[in-house]
Amino acid sequence: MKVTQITVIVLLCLIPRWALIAIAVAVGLVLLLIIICIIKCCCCKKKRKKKEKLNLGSINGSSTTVSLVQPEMDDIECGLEEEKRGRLQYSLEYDFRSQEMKVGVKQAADLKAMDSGGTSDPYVIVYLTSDVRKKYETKVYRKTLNPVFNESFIFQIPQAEVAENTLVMQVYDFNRFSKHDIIGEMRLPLGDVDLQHVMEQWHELTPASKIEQEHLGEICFSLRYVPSTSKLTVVILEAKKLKRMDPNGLSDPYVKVQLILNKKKWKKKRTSVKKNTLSPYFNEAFVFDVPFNLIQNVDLVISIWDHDKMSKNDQIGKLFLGCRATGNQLRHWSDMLANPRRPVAQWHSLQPVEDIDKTLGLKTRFKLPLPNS
Ligand SMILES: [Ca+2]
Ligand SMILES: [Ca+2]
Repeated sequence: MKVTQITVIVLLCLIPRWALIAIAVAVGLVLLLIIICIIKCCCCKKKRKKKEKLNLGSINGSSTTVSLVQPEMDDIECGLEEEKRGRLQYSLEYDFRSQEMKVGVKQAADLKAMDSGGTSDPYVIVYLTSDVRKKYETKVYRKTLNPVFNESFIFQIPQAEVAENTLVMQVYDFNRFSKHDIIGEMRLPLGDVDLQHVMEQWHELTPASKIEQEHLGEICFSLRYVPSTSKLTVVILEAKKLKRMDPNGLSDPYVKVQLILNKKKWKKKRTSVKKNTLSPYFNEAFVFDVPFNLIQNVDLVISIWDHDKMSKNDQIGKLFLGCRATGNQLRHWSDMLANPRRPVAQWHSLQPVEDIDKTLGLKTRFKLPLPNS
């Protein structure tokens, strides 16, 4: 006992005074932290008990089971804390005479902090899904989670096209030396909006759903399958709203029709080239021999290309049908199978080439088609 006491005294004498003070300060800080934690826990418990009392009070007298009681706000907030992106106040006004839509970006509140200092540098990007290239931006507001923008933007949009459009507002965090982060976005389908009145409201921001797909165009074709003769007939009818590929603001479209069997290129045909147009009319029929036992394993790939005289032809967009397809494409394919011998025509939206190639599991390297052969 005596020996240990002596060693402690000797050690204390050996340690310099500043070190002793530092140790004392550190111990003090740790104790302070523990005390703060205990106080916080006690407060939370009290708050919770109070709320429980309120909840039970509100259902007083009824025989409702506890499981039917709304979950507490505290719990909801804890669960969604990471999802909270903040709110955005905007206004919307449509002028029927000038066919203009005025979008006001008013202010944002409680934005998610994206920077290490617990703040963000927000700005807002506004666009309509019909023309994702035309984007407006507000000014950047530095180091705030509650910016007041008060800016408005005008979109020229014919009344007939309003309903099929969606207004997108994305709140970004500006960063000087790195990629800007998206804080959240709001999407407002304009078909649901009453344009007769000026609108002004708050909207909860959600995590960014997807980067807008560029509008590539639409194509209409008919399909007909006759099991007894094994004939699959594809009639490429027309296309519209095609993406502009040439400097003159037009394209020289032609369509490639390809059959893929068990993920391998099997047969292909193509239409003629229609010069300088974004809405070509083809009406060209292609007949393929596809035995009934193979029709389940076949993918029909339709792609639209822009012909260029001096350089290589570019793909505008594509899509595929077959039993592996989804949505509209699968519906068209099954309609064809369900109605043997009858041609079934349908419009389809073109999709990005890379997406389709990825889904099909094909190599992106395609042999270049020779337009005039
Ligand atoms: Ca920032
Ligand atoms: Ca061209």
